[in-house]
Amino acid sequence: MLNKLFGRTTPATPTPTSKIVWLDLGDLGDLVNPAGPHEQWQDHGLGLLRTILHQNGVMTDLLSTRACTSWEELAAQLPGYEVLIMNVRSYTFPAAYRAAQIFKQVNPQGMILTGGMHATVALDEMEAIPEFDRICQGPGENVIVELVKDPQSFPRVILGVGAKSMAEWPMIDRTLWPKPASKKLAKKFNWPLEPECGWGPGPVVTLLTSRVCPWQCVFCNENSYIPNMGRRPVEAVIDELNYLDRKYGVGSLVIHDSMFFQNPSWLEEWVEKYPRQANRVWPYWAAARADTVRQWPELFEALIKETRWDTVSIGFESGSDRVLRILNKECTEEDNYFTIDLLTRIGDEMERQGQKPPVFWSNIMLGIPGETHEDAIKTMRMVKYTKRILPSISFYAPYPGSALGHQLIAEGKSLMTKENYHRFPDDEKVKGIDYAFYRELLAGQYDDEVNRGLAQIRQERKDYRAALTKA
Ligand code: B12
Ligand code: SF4
Repeated sequence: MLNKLFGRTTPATPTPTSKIVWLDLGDLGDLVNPAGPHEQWQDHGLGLLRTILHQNGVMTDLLSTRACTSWEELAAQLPGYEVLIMNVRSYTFPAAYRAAQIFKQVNPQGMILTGGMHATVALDEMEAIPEFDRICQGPGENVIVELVKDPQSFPRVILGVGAKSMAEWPMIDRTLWPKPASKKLAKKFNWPLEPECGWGPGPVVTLLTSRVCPWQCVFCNENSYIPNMGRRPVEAVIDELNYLDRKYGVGSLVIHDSMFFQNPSWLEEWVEKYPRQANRVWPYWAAARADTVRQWPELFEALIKETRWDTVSIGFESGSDRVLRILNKECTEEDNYFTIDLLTRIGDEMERQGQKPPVFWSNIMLGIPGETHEDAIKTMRMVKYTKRILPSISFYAPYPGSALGHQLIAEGKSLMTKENYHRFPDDEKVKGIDYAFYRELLAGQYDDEVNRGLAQIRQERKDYRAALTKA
């Protein structure tokens, strides 16, 4: 009945083909009738580890909380499985916790193997869930096969073993990813590639070329908990894209690297080879920092123009030096404005030549502890100043793993709980923050102040080419 209602493409209780099942995690219904495009993106940890397992003869079934519209629907698919595997990130911890309880009710003798970011950054929370029989911290590529084959020979908490370089990773078998679970979604999903989200045409290929960002922003600093590893060779990236294009047809790319614009020698090779060796120069989304753009402006410009880096994701975060220092962002207001001006100039030139101008996907945080109203107004001014922008604004969230997150959790100021790791941009996440002010700011109630300063900035920065030569 339920399946009929939702026009579902998968039976509620698929026949198990293995005793081992990997459970893909996310909000219920995200692969049925998703709230937005990003919820539909696939999990590379799952894809990589299932590929490794299958290449080593350890076959697994796949279920997804995202393909279910109720927990009962998940429960109905679990009987008969002996092992359940999950990749747990902080934002999927609530779903993992709930699914584990259900799995054990259905299969009391079953074994649950967990790994993922949350195991690395919040081991205490993972250990407190008795249903989690094994918890692997860190990377899993060189431990997953042995662990799944013989979980009993491992202690409850395991230190994972990763590859030294992404060159050692096999190409993900994308057919091991979950399918869209309704007819409506299936029509535009492009499985096993992914749907478009407004950044570039579908089918979309999401990919990783690098794994760790070396900076230490206090709200993130992933290099304190993800071991460093070599970048994927340029040619391997292009070969995979050409293969996917031949097989499924590629429309555009989303390069999920935390920091794509690092490691100039790799980027120079990308500028050199991607336009020549790829079947087509597919436009892409990828991330940069304002200080490195200022450090390597020619390289940035070459990437935009020659490799179709059409959507530049950039963590501007704030338009105030005070807050940028609180965040240990190591970028200044001036770096931010330099980068905005540079992309504006490049975009204007490309537009004059009849080409599509590049746009910023601009990550902005508000509600940062220590931020004043004036700081936040400066940030909104910077957003308004940016000519071509897709703003991605969220209230600061104290994630475990990050230095500031740990501090606020220890001080009892975090409002994120294991039942709800708030991760919606406008959730209230920290005690003592004046969220009412921020809502008013976003609703435009302080626009007079924002605009007043804007005129001044426009005045000061009308000759942005001068800023360029200062780099
Ligand atoms: C791609 C990505 C996304 C994508 C896609 C997510 C998806 N469906 O996979 C998008 C853009 C949607 C996204 C969104 C968000 N993300 Co994100 N994202 C990433 C990113 C850049 C790469 C993830 C990845 O694919 N890694 C590569 C794979 C191979 O690694 P992995 O999944 O961790 O798996 C490895 C290990 O964990 C381990 N492992 C995993 N499972 C298992 C299981 C077993 C049994 C074993 C043994 C081992 C094991 O082995 C794997 C191979 O080494 C990471 C940063 C990073 N460098 O990893 C952030 C990251 C995971 N995201 C993060 C955050 C905070 C978010 C957001 C909440 C941001 C926001 N405020 O909006 C949102 C929430 C999204 C949501 N649905 O609610 C944080 C998570 C922090 C945390 N403590 O968990 C990270 C770490 C970034 C950061 N530094 O802050 N994200
Ligand atoms: S916020 Fe961006 S630049 Fe800072 S550490 Fe994280 S990925 Fe790197």
